[in-house]
Amino acid sequence: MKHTDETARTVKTTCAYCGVGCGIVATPQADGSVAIAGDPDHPANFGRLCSKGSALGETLGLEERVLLPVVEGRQAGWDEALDRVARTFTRTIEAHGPDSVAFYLSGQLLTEDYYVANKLMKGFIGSGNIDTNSRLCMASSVAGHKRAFGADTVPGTYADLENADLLVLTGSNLAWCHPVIFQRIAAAKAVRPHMRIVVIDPRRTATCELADIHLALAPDSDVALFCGLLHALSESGAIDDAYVARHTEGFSAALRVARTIKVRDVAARTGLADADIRSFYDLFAWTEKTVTVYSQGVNQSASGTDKVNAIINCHLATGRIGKPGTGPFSVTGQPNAMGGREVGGMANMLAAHMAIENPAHRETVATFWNAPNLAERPGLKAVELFEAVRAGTIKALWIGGTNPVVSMPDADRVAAALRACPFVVVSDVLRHTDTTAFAHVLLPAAAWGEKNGTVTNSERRISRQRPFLPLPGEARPDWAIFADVARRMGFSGFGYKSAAEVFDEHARLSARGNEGARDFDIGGLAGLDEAGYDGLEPVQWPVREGAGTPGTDDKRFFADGRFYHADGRARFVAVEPPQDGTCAPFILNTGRVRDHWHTMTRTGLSARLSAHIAEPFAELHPEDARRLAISAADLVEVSSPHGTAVVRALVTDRQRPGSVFVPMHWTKRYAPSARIGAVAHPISDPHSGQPALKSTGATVRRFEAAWYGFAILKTRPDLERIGAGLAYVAAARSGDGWRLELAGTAALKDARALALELCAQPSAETVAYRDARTGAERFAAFFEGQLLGAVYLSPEPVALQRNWVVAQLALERFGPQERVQLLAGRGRADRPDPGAIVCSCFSVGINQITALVASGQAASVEAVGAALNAGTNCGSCRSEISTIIGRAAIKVPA
Ligand SMILES: Nc1nc2c(c(=O)[nH]1)N[C@H]1C(S)=C(S)[C@@H](COP(=O)(O)OP(=O)(O)OC[C@H]3O[C@@H](n4cnc5c(=O)[nH]c(N)nc54)[C@H](O)[C@@H]3O)O[C@H]1N2
Ligand SMILES: Nc1nc2c(c(=O)[nH]1)N[C@H]1C(S)=C(S)[C@@H](COP(=O)(O)OP(=O)(O)OC[C@H]3O[C@@H](n4cnc5c(=O)[nH]c(N)nc54)[C@H](O)[C@@H]3O)O[C@H]1N2
Ligand code: SF4
Ligand SMILES: [Mo]
Repeated sequence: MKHTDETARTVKTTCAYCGVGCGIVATPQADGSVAIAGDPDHPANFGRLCSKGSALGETLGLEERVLLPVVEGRQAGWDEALDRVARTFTRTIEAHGPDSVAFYLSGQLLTEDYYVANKLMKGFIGSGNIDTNSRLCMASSVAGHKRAFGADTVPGTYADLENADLLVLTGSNLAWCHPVIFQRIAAAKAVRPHMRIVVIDPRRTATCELADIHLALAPDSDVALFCGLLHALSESGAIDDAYVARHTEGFSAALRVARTIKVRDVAARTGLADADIRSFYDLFAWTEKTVTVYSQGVNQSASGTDKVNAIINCHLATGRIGKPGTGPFSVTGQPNAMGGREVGGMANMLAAHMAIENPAHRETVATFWNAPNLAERPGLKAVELFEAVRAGTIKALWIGGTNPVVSMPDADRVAAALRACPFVVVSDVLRHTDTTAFAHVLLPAAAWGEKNGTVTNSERRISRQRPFLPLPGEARPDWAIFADVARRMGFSGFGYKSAAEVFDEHARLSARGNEGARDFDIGGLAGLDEAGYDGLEPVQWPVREGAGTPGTDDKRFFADGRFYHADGRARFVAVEPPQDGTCAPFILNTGRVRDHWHTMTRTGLSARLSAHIAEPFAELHPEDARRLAISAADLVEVSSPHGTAVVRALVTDRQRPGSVFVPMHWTKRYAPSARIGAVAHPISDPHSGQPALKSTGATVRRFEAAWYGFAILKTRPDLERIGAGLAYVAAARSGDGWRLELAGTAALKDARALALELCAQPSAETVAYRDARTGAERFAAFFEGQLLGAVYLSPEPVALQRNWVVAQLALERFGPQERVQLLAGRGRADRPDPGAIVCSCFSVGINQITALVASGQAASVEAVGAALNAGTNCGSCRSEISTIIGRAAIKVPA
């Protein structure tokens, strides 16, 4: 099939979410919906999609979009908005110099968007003050790659993960965060059962379902573990001396430091048993084909760059890099984290993998851009950048494609900085986010499905994002917005007519003065006309000019043992384990859940995705919970010197004692008390500037609520209004309305008034029930016979068949019997509660799977799939189903 098929109106594009970069086939339907399927021809996914990718069609509605520019809170035309931006930036620069302005962008912008913004800031405004959320994400990997290889190169390919005999997954919850890679690995392991998988993560995550060994190490003890590994490799004679001698520098210094670390020191620091450490070290020593995959458990750390180099050291020492089935592999998070690095979107980069500190590189770029004013030094990194905004040295800030009031550490301080900033521009696709609330000018950007350009995935594969929907309202592509402002600021070189023209310039720059000196080279893609660009097939870089047909084979770097340091050799880095950090009672770890993406601006729109985990939580070990008198459904308060969050307790032995995990996703829009970024400290890695978002010293205590509540509502509740008086409220979309969890600290004076306020209909007819013994009160509200909502309030956490209650939103008519049942909060015995949703594709709940397994009718993931369909579409829930089978099977009498 071609990338567009006019008759079926089918368009081939790339997923909006993670760095796996799956190909998607999108087909707009007659009823206005869009059918989404995996692209069978795309080499990232070969037709597979995960739960988030499959649900993209549910996130394309226009209700929450911003469709016209907004200036000071009122709708405006583009001319007014862009003039205002251009004028204010120009005046600020005239008065205070180029470093008084900044851009804060995102790995979710397309390469073309990113390229134009970077050119404007670094080439024409003349400041390095352009940083991005990649600082929170990939900066330590970039810094580690540069130290080791002399360039920011990810050497391997996805096929290497499938072909490895040992796969080490460290700081990476692949099952939830890169589900299609995880599925590819699971399939490879099924075919080659001798393949071994080691998961290194303080938590027992869904990824551990595939693990032969899980090392639940103490937070931030990775450097000790991998230094110990280097030592063990040398003891066991597993070092490839010839490779080390021919292709590297610095081995003896690195080994000298590693030698000071014995297995018992590793055990003391990591909290792991000697035997487990030895098993891992032996496996690594004797398995030639080894790949080490890592992501945020490695990068988001005060020792993140050292963690990266401790890992790479072990691969260089064994010569396991540049060969099939080997290598260190940093998986990228965002759809275009790699593209952002290619255009040099971060404050300490230039463009096309050139270095801002390198005069020859500056000369190349300045000449190519005809740039009068090229920045001569790096700008401020994210944490410093917002600090400069707060201090008033940065006076005009443009935020695009990111939601820093949620996703930055010390996030309340970021909010304060934006409040104090004289001029804040935000380009976003939504009207209301925690960040757009601070915008003096809000610019409506084109969204996924409307925009046109390229993204690069974790294995350096460039794929097209193609539009299949018209631009709504006055939304415009981000590159066009930046180019228009540049022109209005009086700069030349921004007359692009299409994304293809931008891409062509980017491709030409990558080849300029390169001749193999730089890894990033896509000169072979220069000169594409509109049709050629439109038809561009997924292709891995490098694509050097004249190097033959692009994209026909898997490309691996360093096969010849040549690296990008001037002498062509890779560097060992003599890393030392960090000093023990905090003395706080808990280490706060933050990260992701399977079915939400970042600040929920898209996944929060999908009822299916919101059903998997419907409220924010803190994962606590049972011993800690007992000590703090916290029981399962309680609320807990997680605090640091920076801020406080209130979330639900999730007591589980998957967690280590002394650690608490809270997801990063919930915002003011969905659960105002649960913005965990406000609790996270802004401490950063000294080399990369990446914040240590996985290890904030914190305290945890039971949150004393006077009452708890659960509600189902037909219409979206106004959390800004209702939430103000409540200690806790979390809202999630359901198929036919909304579900809400609530709690308050002050005794409820008028429960009925609250119920009516939630239903937003003061003249509703209510039926009520009060349990005098427990003090529980329940209300159902109707208007003209239609259900508006039901509200359940109680001095204790509300126990109900929640999913059954939520399903009642779909009922058309409520007779007396249905009303009674609704108030009782449970269905008839023949309609059991499915329980929390595990399979979002077919809405299959945990109770259904448990009952099936307990009845002896299914004992495998396949059998559960055959009986209930669960796990048979996208497969993202297969590891959870397997865990449920394990747990349920224990209860089955022998
Ligand atoms: N569902 C979903 N998928 C996503 C995203 C999403 O928002 N939702 N976001 C995408 C993005 S941008 C990114 S960057 C990736 C992130 O993908 P991952 O890095 O896989 O995700 P995280 O949950 O942030 O963290 C991974 C793991 O690191 C562990 N960890 C914490 N501290 C340590 C430590 O000291 N050492 C080790 N070894 N491990 C530790 C955590 O317990 C966690 O399980 O996911 C991408 N995919
Ligand atoms: N506590 C904690 N915090 C973290 C992390 C963590 O693990 N823990 N992880 C960090 C990491 S790795 C990352 S990547 C960040 C992600 O954090 P963010 O980048 O803040 O998260 P998103 O929700 O993806 O924000 C994207 C924004 O861009 C908008 N948008 C979507 N499409 C477009 C478009 O085409 N153009 C424009 N202009 N806007 C668009 C969306 O509406 C949304 O407001 O979070 C970081 N923060
Ligand atoms: S794994 Fe899922 S979220 Fe990631 S690109 Fe593929 S479909 Fe999208
Ligand atoms: Mo990320």
